[in-house]
Amino acid sequence: MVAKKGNQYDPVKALQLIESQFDMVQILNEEGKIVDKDLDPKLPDEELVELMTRMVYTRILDQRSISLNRQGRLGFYAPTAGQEASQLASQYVLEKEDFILPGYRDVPQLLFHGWPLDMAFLWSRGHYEGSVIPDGLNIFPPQIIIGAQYIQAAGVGLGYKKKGKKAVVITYTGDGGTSQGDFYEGLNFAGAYKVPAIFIIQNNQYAISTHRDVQTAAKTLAQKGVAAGVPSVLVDGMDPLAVYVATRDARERAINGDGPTLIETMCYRYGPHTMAGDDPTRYRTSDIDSEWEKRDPIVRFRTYLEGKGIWSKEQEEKVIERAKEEIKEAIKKADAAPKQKASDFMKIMYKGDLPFNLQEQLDVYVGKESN
Ligand SMILES: Cc1ncc(C[n+]2csc(CCOP(=O)(O)OP(=O)(O)O)c2C)c(N)n1
Repeated sequence: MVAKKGNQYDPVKALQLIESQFDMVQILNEEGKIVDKDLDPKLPDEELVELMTRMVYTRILDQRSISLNRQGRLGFYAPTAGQEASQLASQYVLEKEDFILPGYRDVPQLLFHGWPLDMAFLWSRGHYEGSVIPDGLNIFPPQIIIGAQYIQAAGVGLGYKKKGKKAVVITYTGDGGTSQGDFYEGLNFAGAYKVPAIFIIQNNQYAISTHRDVQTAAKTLAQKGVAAGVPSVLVDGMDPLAVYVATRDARERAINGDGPTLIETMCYRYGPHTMAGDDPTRYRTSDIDSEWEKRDPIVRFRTYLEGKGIWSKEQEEKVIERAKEEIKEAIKKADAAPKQKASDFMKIMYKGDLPFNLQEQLDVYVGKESN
């Protein structure tokens, strides 16, 4: 169908037609009520409880990580509160053989895929042992370069396809990440080669202080998949059921050989961009924060599960206590890691002999360190 105004082709109308296809999917609303019975995944009670447990655990981990960072006991940290549904309901769909290519805010998905918490803490401290991924664990360390993981995901996905692996690759970027060249290149390649990949855009509204509305003229970020011929959907990223269903369906399509999917999850980060000095009060008001807090993923899921009689205050307390205990243990373990030296970086950078100039530098460092 050609979009027309009178007897003239109308590109404005063509765009409006495309944009009208991206209404936000919601299954569980802010009041904890199912608003789309057809889409309800009808997860068994124990799975609903597991998903809630993971979200509560992650909220506590976020609070503790912020404190630990302020005490100087963690290094880099990007807060996650507000994004639990987007992160954990998408990861929940995955199988062990699926591969995660995360951004720096996506530590929770890695933990529930099997990354030990003490290693995540070492990674945060910039300790090289934190980037040594245990054998058989299909993850990359969190990516700092915005959008780069989209390209890597297309490559890993192509590898999976060529090997005939019945598994998928999932990758995450933010709203700001969709303005990067890497975003388009990765998505386009994955579409062209029909790789088994799931591309998630966690639209938490801000790229540091830059609001999503000044980032792009596109009405939705999900529609960016259209140009690459990649099926796309916009979901309420604070609704764990909507995120779960979109990711489950995307995984099924990918496994069946039908290629990648792009999912925009509409959410919010309550905290600062990272703990390195960002002050959100300089670019948003507390009224905006309160508006988003009304949509909180944990609050609405708690209401839903309590209504079903499968979640209680006591249960939640237990999860909180376990989280605190495990975090304490993981920090202790991270503290016990060998103190890293400048010479370690040089030794692990090259396999085999070092180039002569680096060998000279290494000798100097080793000399200094032995004094
Ligand atoms: C290629 C590149 N350019 C710039 C930066 C600096 N930078 C770090 S975070 C960030 C904003 C990212 O925002 P968004 O993609 O929305 O992700 P969010 O942090 O909100 O999850 C920028 C520009 C970077 N890390 N990499």
